[in-house]
Amino acid sequence: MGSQSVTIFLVFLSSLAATSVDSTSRSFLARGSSFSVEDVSSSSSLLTSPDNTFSCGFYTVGVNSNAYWFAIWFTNSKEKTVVWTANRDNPVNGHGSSIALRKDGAFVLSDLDGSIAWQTNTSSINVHQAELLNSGNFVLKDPHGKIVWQSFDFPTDTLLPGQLFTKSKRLVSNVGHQMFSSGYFSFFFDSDNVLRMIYDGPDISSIYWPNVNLGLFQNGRTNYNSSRIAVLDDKGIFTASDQLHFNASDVGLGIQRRLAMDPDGNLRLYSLHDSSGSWVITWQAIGKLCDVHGLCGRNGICVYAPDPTCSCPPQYEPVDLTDWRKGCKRKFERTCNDSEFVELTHVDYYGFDLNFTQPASFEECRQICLQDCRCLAFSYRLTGEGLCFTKSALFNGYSSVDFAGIIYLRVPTRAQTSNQPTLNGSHLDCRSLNAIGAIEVILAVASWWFLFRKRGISASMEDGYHAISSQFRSFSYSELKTTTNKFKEVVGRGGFGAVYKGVLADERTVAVKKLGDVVQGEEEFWAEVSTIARINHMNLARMWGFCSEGKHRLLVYEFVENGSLDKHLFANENFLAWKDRFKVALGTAKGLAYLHHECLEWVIHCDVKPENILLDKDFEPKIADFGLAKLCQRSGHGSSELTRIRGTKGYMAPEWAMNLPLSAKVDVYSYGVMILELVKGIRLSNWVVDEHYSFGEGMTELMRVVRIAKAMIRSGEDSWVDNFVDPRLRGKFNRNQAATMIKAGLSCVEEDRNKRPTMESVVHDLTECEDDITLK
Ligand SMILES: *[C@@H]1O[C@H](CO)[C@@H](O)[C@H](O)[C@H]1NC(C)=O
Ligand SMILES: *[C@@H]1O[C@H](CO)[C@@H](O)[C@H](O)[C@H]1NC(C)=O
Ligand SMILES: *[C@@H]1O[C@H](CO)[C@@H](O)[C@H](O)[C@H]1NC(C)=O
Ligand SMILES: *[C@@H]1O[C@H](CO)[C@@H](O)[C@H](O)[C@H]1NC(C)=O
Ligand SMILES: *[C@@H]1O[C@H](CO)[C@@H](O)[C@H](O)[C@H]1NC(C)=O
Ligand SMILES: *[C@@H]1O[C@H](CO)[C@@H](O)[C@H](O)[C@H]1NC(C)=O
Ligand SMILES: CC(=O)N[C@H]1CO[C@H](CO)[C@@H](O)[C@@H]1O
Repeated sequence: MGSQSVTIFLVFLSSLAATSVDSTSRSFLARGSSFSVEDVSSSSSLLTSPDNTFSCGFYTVGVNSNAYWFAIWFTNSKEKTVVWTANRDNPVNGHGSSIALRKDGAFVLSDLDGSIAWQTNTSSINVHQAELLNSGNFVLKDPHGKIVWQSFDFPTDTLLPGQLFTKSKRLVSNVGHQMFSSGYFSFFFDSDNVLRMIYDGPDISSIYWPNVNLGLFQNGRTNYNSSRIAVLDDKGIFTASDQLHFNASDVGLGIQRRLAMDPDGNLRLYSLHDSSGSWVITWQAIGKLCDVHGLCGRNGICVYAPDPTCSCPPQYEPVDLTDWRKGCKRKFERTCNDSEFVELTHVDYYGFDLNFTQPASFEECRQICLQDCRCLAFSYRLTGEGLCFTKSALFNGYSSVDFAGIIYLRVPTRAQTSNQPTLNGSHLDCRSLNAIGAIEVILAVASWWFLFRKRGISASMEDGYHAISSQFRSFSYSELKTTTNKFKEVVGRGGFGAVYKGVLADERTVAVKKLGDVVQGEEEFWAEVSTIARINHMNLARMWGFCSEGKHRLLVYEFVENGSLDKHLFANENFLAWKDRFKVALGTAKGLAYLHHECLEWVIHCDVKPENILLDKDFEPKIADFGLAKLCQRSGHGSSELTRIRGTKGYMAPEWAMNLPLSAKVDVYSYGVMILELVKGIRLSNWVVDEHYSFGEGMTELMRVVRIAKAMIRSGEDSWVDNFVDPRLRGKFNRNQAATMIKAGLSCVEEDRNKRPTMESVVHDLTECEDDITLK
C-alpha cells in the first residue's frame, strides 16, 4: 500500500467513524479524499451545511433503485427535497461508484467501471477543500478560502435564495417527481433580456410565459436592461432586471424557500413548513395549468375535469396513455378533398396558424381551410367581427368553459360522430404531477399574469375578461366624501361595513364601502387591495379604487344597478323569473370557479349568500366582497379571527364548526344552499320545527328540504322536480335546468367536503343545459 492510499484509507476510516458517531458533523472534504457509495449509506449525507439546513451526498429514490446521483437536498424536508444534482442525466451505479476531491483539484464522480460521470473543471486550480454552505451552495475553495467553483453556477431545476440567476443559467424542469433527468420546460433569460418559460420538446418549441398575447409592457416587463440578472432574496422577494418582481405570500426572514421549475411546466415558489416538513406554494407563475404549452402533445387537449387532464379530440386516440406528451394520433386517413368539420366548443390550439383573416364570415373561414390542403382545423371566433385562424398543426390544445372560441376539426366526410372530446387519460393533476409531498395550498397572493391568460386574441375581447383597467386608483377621503354627498345614501350594510352610493367626477356611479376594523398598515393595505383589483371577471364586482388615509380605509366599486339577489328572490312581488334564476346560478358559479382557480385555491370567498350576489340591469350576477376575508383577517389573531368575521349561519359548511382548515369547498357548500334557494324561492337557512326532530334538536329548512328531495329522487317519482320548484313560478320553468340545479345543489351541500364538486364542474354541468330555454 503506497502512502497515498494509506492516507485515503485513513481519511476513509475517520470519515466512517464520523458517520457512525454523528453523521451531521462533517462540514468539509479535504483534498485527496474519496468516498464510494457504500461508504455513505444511501441518501445519508456526506456533508451537511454548518446550520444543518442542507445535506449532500449520494441520493437515490426508492429502495430497489440502483441509480444514484450526487445531490444536495434539504435536510429537514420530509422528502429530502433535492435542489441540485451533479449528474442529472447520467446517474451512477449503486455499487462501486465514488466521488473524490482529487489531489489535482478536480472533484470527480466516477461510475462502477471507473468512467467519469461528472467532474468540475478545476484540475489546474489549487483546490484545498470542498464545503457545503448554509445557502445550499456546494463550493470548492482554494487555500485562502476563495471560492473557485460553486454549484450555484450550475443550477438544475431550482433557484435558492441568494443564488444569482444570470444570462448563462437556465432552470430546466425534472422529467417527473423524484426523477432528476432533464425535462422539457425551462425558465431562462431570452436573447431580448426577458425572463421567459419555454416548452422545448421533441416536436416543437413554444414559449408560453409571460402571456404570449400581450406585449412586454402589458406583461409588466422591459427588454431595455441587458444586465440579465435576477435573484430571490432571504425574505422571499424576487427581483429581476426585466422588472419581473414578486413576493412570497409569507414574505419575511427565517423561512426556507426554493423556486422551482416544476415538471408540469409551472414555476413555483415554495416555503418549508417547519413542523410538517412539507412545502407550501407561496407564489406561482401560472394560474391555469392548461396555459402551459406541450402538456398534452400533438393534437392533445388539456381540459379541466376538474383537474387538468389530457384528452383527445373525436377521431383521435392517445399514442401512449402513460405519456401524454406523445399526444394523440388520427384514427382516419387524411384526404384533402371530401372533408367536413367537427365542432369543439371552448377549445383552442395555440400557434401554428397558416392564415389569419379578419373579418371573415364563418363560411369564408371554412372555405379558406378547405382550399388549403395543409389546413387541419380552423378556429373561429365571433367577437363583433369574425376572426379566422387556420391551423397547420395542432399543439397546445386546451379547453376552458371561459374560452369563447370554437375549433373546427377537419375530418373525412362520414367519420363524424361525437362532438365531445373523449375524456380519457391519466390525470395531469397539479398535485399528482407535481406531487411534492403534501402540498398545502394556501391563500397565495397570486401574480397578475393569470388574468391575461388568453391567447390568440387580446384578453379584452373575451367574454368575461377585460384587461386591467387603468382607471384603478387611489382616492382621497375628501374626494369620496364629495362623491357620496357626505356619505348620505346607504345602499347596503355588509360584514365589513356600510356601503354608500356615489357619483365620481367622470359620472360613473360607484358603491363606496367603508371598512370597519382594518388595522393594516398603509403599504400592506395597498398591496392587498391592488391584488383584489386585478381580479377581473364579469361575474365579480369590479373594484375601481380605494382610499387609505389616516384611519380611513375605503373601497370603491362599480355600482351594480339592481341590488342584491335576496331582494329579488325572496320578494313578494316582481320576484325573479326562471330565466334569470338560471342566469344567476350559472354566473355565480363562473365567478366562484374563477376565484378558486382550478389548482390553486387563490381566493376563498367564505361568505357566499344572496346578500353578496349583486345583479346588474340584465340580472347578470356579480359577486361582491371577495378577497376581503384576507384584508380583515390580519386585524385579529390568525384563522380563528377569520371564522369570527366571515361566514353566515345557514350558509356555512359543517367544517367551520369543526374547526377544520377551510378550503374552497366551504364556498361550494354555501353556493349549494344558494342554488337550492334559487330553485325553491325561499330561505333555506332558517331554523324550523319538524316533527321528526322532537327532542329539541335543531334543524334547518335546508336539512328538511334535502332529506325530502333525496327521498323523492330515490323513490323514482317523476314529480320530484315539480315538487321542489318555487310554486310562485306557476310551472313556468325549464325542467331540465331545474333538475340540474337541484342535483348540483344537493351535491354541493354534502356534509363530507370531499363529496362536493368543484365550482368548475358545476359550471360544466350548468353550461350543458344553458341553451335549453323552453319553459315547461
Ligand atoms: C467542463 O468543461 C467542459 C468543456 O469546457 C464543459 O463541457 C463542461 O460542461 C464543464 N463541466 C463543468 C462541470 O463545469
Ligand atoms: C438593470 O437591472 C439591475 C438589476 O435589477 C439594476 O441593478 C440596474 O440598475 C438596472 N439598470 C438600469 C439601467 O435600469
Ligand atoms: C414585496 O415586498 C416589498 C417589501 O416588503 C415591497 O416593497 C414590495 O412592494 C412588495 N412587492 C409586491 C409585488 O407585493
Ligand atoms: C380525392 O382526391 C384523390 C386524389 O387527390 C382522388 O383519388 C379521390 O378520388 C378524391 N376523392 C373524392 C371523393 O373526390
Ligand atoms: C389567407 O387567405 C386569404 C383568403 O383565402 C388569401 O387571400 C391570403 O393570401 C392568405 N394568406 C396567406 C398568408 O396564406
Ligand atoms: C380510456 O381508453 C381506454 C383504451 O382506449 C379504454 O379501455 C377506457 O375505457 C377509456 N376510459 C374512458 C373513461 O373513456
Ligand atoms: C326588478 C328591478 O329592480 N329591476 C330594475 C333593474 O334595473 C333596471 C335598470 O336600472 C331597472 O329598469 C329595473 O326596474
